[in-house]
Amino acid sequence: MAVVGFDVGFQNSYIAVARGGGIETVTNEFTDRCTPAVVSFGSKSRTIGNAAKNQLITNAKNTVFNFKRLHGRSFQDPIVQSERANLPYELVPMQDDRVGAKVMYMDEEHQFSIEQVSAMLLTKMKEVAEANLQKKALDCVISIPSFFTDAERRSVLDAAQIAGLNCLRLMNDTTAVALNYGIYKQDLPPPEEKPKNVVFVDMGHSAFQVSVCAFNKGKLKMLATAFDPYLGGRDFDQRLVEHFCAEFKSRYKLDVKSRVRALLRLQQECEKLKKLMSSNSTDIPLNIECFMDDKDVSGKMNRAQFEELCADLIERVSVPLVAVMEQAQLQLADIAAVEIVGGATRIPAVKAKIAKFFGKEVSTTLNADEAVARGCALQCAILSPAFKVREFSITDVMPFPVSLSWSSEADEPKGCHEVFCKNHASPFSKVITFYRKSPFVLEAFYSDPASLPYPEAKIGEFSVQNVSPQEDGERSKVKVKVRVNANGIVSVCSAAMLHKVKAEDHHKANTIEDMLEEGNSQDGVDDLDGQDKTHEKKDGDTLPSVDTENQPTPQSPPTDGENSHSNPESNLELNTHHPPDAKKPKMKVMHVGLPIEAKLTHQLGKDHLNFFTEQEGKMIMQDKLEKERNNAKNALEEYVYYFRHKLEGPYQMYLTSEDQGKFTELLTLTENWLYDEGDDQEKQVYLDKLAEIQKMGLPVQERYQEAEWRPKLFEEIKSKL
Ligand code: ATP
Ligand code: K
Ligand code: MG
Repeated sequence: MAVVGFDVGFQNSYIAVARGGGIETVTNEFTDRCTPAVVSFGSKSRTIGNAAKNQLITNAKNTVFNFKRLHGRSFQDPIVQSERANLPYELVPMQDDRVGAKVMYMDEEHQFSIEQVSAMLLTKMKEVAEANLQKKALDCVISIPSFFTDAERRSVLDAAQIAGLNCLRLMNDTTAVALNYGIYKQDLPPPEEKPKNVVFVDMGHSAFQVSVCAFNKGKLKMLATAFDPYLGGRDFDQRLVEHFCAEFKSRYKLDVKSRVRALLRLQQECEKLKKLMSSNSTDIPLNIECFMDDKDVSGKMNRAQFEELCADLIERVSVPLVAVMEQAQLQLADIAAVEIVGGATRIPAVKAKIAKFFGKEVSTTLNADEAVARGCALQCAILSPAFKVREFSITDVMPFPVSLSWSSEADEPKGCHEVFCKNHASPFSKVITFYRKSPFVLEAFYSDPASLPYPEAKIGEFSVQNVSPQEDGERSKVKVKVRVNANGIVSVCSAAMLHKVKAEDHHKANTIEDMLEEGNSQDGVDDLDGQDKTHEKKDGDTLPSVDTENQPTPQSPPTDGENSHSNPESNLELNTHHPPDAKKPKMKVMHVGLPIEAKLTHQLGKDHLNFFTEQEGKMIMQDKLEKERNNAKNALEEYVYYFRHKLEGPYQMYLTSEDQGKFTELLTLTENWLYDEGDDQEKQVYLDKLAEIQKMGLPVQERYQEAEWRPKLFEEIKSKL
């Protein structure tokens, strides 16, 4: 079984695999470790990665890039709209107000959802992994920014599924980096000692993330994460673009922004300039030939000017740094090291800002480009039964607080409770008890919309079904399990109704814990309950566990927490999930598992998912056919050129002049045909043509070879005599 980690970057993607007892970042067909996150559509096939990047300018309308941040968002989303204004290809609303890219593909107009586009990139990355491992890559771990919301995470998982991947886990970028850092460290303090706190900083092309992580031997625990989802390398590029647009307007009277290609070229040149300025503080020239209206343009800049131009961006670097330290409640002296990764941390002013804040040199122990992918591959190896990896436990944090609200029975007001605070440990489960006579609906939502890089705070609705009153007409006790799973995705994952039963029915009764354990298995990635338990006591907002099974029925039953505004504790029982207590007297309740119907924000329906998966399969097939067709054409071309030269030279004496005339004519005809109608034919046509020429060519080749070998053979025989 292959073990693969994918860092799907906004600009650059990396693939790491486990092989020969180690983790390796692998190269693609261009022997490049970086696969650009670009998908280009042509009239015969798609191109993905490096080759697609080369089409950014020549095939601008049909080349999709900068799409990662469109995951899980609606077309109307202000972020989508602002991205849209800067993209040369067209974004369109798709079913259920999702985002799609409109392109010409196979000479027809196509709309591909963001999940599909993302799946295309993953398909490419999968192929690269498979080419390196020489086996099928199914299981993988995929990185995402720590600030991705539920909808964004689910959207990435859907993309993985469309690409035929089995994503064992989504992993936050900085957590992947932390794993890659910690698992090799031999000098981590033992579990009972004070942990080693390390800050991980990742500034990529689109975003800035910071996390504080506590390491002990064999484990890492994220303490806090902070971010600026809209600060990355591209914002620095954009400053340069704006600068030169203004300069070229006044110097050359050129309106760069009116021309897509010119603007794209300028963007590329500005990025190059930015990178050069990282290693050089003197003036750096910017020259673009035939830029617009046949005019060449030139400019220059140095690092000091650049830093002035980007002063406010550099200022913004410290905001998440302050925030993360505040949230982790640590002093600067508590930080052992600050590790930086991500391409944009190479900007000297960014690096300096981070170093200044922490009052120490930043460390670059890890490969800035590959650390995320390698961390993902490590996580995949840990999860894979095929690999033996040193025990290493990982506890992540929630990027945003999550609350649950519920509908009420009769005339009571709506209830609401924060289930997971910001930086709450993840994965984690909590059990909430309700007293109900009928089905009810729980709504999960992000309770601090202001902190959300996303306009939609709602995560989804979960209706708890089949709830009925007790035999005596009283409300039934309903236990609901709310979970954030290892992918950081929140759900109401199971529910059970407790019915009091007579003693003789006792054999039917199970413990509630058993029930919830079972319910757990519905949740694909819920294998970490043991971990949940260890957090039970530390969890600050957990209310005292109530001995639920043995509570006498209250005289006046609590009303579901609806009237709980003054004192939510009185009727809302929040327990972390804990093992059954052996000393407890046997309970006389029967549990009934309740179905839950989930309606999730921006969730791709099963039908769409299946359709997209099927489409991806067809496109993969089409790409393969097109590749084979091209190979057949190239083989024919090569054979023609090969014989042309040989016929005039060494092969000349191995056929009659009449045959040579015929053969030369056939070659000329074929060559002309290739330039003309033969330019675009089915694979079989090329194969047939090749066979036809070979019929004439092979006997000549054979005669030639025989003549070459004959003297050698003769020599050999002679030497043996
Ligand atoms: P994200 O993490 O936002 O999804 P990503 O993972 O694709 O994006 P990275 O590959 O980490 O991003 O970084 C790419 C960014 O780093 C680009 O903006 C690139 O210009 C910038 N970059 C790379 N090398 C340098 C350098 N030497 N100096 C300055 N910037 C650099
Ligand atoms: K990257
Ligand atoms: Mg990145």
